[in-house]
Formats: sequence, structure tokens, C-alpha cells
Amino acid sequence: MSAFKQRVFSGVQPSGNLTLGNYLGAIKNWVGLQDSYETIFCVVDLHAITTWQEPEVLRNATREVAAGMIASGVDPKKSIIFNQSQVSAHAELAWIFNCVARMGWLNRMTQFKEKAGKHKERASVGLYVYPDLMAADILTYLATHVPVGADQKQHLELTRDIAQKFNNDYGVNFFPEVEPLIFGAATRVMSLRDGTAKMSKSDPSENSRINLTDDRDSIAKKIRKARTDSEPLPGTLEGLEGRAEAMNLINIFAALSEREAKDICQEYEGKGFAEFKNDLADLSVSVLGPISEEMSRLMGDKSYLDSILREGARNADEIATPILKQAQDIVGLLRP
Ligand code: AQP
Repeated sequence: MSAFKQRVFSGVQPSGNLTLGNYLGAIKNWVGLQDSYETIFCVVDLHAITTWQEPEVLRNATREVAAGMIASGVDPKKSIIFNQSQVSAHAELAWIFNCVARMGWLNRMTQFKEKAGKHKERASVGLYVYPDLMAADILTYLATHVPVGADQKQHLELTRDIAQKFNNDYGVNFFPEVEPLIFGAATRVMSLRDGTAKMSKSDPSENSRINLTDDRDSIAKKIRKARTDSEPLPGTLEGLEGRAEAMNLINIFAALSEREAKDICQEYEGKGFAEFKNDLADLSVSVLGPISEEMSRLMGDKSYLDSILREGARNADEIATPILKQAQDIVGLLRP
């Protein structure tokens, strides 16, 4: 039995509209964890500023991500919901981790390579050390489980490396080995325009993604316009090999309907995409429509959202600060 309390931590950046990828890969999965773990969910605004954000847009997006979590079923009475910059322990522990992590480890991070692109000398230093801050987000709560999409697996491995090196360097068993929770039928939702690219908030094409703020009409239109091939649907998962767009839509269908992808294949065997997309559009609208409407209602009540974030930050700080202090003591930082 682990000496660590079972605690879940996860976050989303307020770097644009929440997407169906954020919902199926992360937020939807958080909802069911609230009854079996102590759960802490964070709007990671310090991560968002690793790439330029217009200040007023960032403030709005921070509230909107909180609204998206609540509208999706994250319950402020069961979970701590707050934004990262209100709890200074994240940034303080991240500095210690900047001194623990090795350049060679960060050089291997594929997300930095993808986001910095060809001009990495022009990327912010913050973007480079993003995984150290993510490790601090998790470990300043001694969280044991982290529900994320498949794209975050490498960063969670780095979090484990940092925890292990810290424990080894200082001869302690202070930070736990965190476990990624990557589950659901759509752990990597792909762009609706290109089945080989991840659906992302920052994709310049609006039609590449479904935003959680999209109204019912836009959701249905984007699904109907989604890129596909000209073959009928196969009856098995093997038949989806080499058909990235078809596989993506089947996975989205399975995740939204909470069914197995193989059963969806069986049901639509030999059918064309027009019929399948009609059904997927109806399903998407029935699941996402109410979330979008609740988000817009919540966005009309900013003082309620701010009170949730304030209260959440107070509760998060109560857990994080004593843990940070212990880490500082272990390192030898004097606080007389
Ligand atoms: N396409 C996706 N499929 C499955 N899961 C996804 N996640 C993001 N995109 C997908 C998961 O959502 C959580 C929050 O992600 P994030 O906002 O912190 O960062 P990200 O992964 O960089 O998301 P985006 O949408 O791609 O943002 P931008 O465009 O700003 O970089 C994570 O658990 C992530 O796995």
C-alpha cells in the first residue's frame, strides 16, 4: 500500500476555446473520478502565457475554462477548482524543479519541438521549461493520479523522473510516483480536417475542431463537413487501418455514446459516411449542446465563477503551501 493519499490533479490551459479533444481526452473523465478520489482541477494560466496571450482575452478564457469544467459536470462541491496563478506554490516549486531536471530531458520533449517549430531560438524560455511547471502543479499536491489525454504521457514520465531524482538527490521518499490515467474511447481526438493532426485549440482552422462554446448548428455543420474518404465504413477495427479520418470519427462516436468502437463499426458496416455523419451530428448535439448552453449561462454570472476560483484557490493553497515548505526544507532553503 502506498504511503501517499490517493489524490487526483489535472489542468487545462486557458489558451483558447475548449475543444472536443479537451473534453473527451480529459474533462469528461474527471467527472467520474470525483466520487473515488480527492480531486483538484486547475485552469493553468501560467502555462498559457508560455505563448503570447492578450491580457483581456486570457482573463475571459480563464473564466470560460472554469465554466466549461463546471458545465461538463465537475462539481465545485466535490472538487477544488481554481486558477494556477492564485497559488504561488506552483511557481516556487517549479523553480526547484528547474534545478532538478536536466537539459537533456527537456530537449527530448516532443510538445516543445512541435510548438516551437523551426524557430526554437525565438520560443519563450517558459515554453521550454513548461514540463517542470507541470511537474510542480502535480507534485505540490503530492497527487498520485493524473487524468490526461495521450499527448501528455511524455510530460508525465518527466514528472516521474523529476520526483525520482529529487528523492534520490536528497535521500527522501517525499514525492510520489504519479500515475497517468489515460482512458476513454478517444484519448487522442484528431482534427476534423486532417486525421493525422491532433485537434487543438490553437489550430488556425475553425472547422478542424468542435469548441465547447459552439452552438447546436455549428456542431452539426462541423461534423457534416468533417473530412472522410470515399469507402463505405468497415465492420471491424482492423478495417480502419490507414483510414485516419474514419477512425477518428468512430472513436468520437464511441466516446460520446460511451460505447465500444468495435460495436460502432459493426452497427455501421457497409454504410456510407452521409448516414453515419448524420447520426454522429445528432449525438454530438445531444451531448455537447447542453454543455455549451450551460457554459454561456455561467459566463453571464462572472461573480459566481470568480467566487468558485477564489474559494478553490484558498483550499488548494492550504494543501500546497505546507508541501512546498517541506520541499524547501529538504533542499536546505532557510526560512528562519
Ligand atoms: N486532441 C486531444 N485529444 C485528447 N485529449 C486532448 N487534450 C488536448 N487536446 C486533446 C487533453 O486536454 C487536456 C488539457 O490540454 P491543454 O489545454 O493543457 O493543452 P494541450 O494539450 O496543448 O491542448 P491544445 O488544445 O492542443 O491546446 P493548444 O492548442 O493551446 O496547445 C490535457 O489532458 C490534454 O491531454
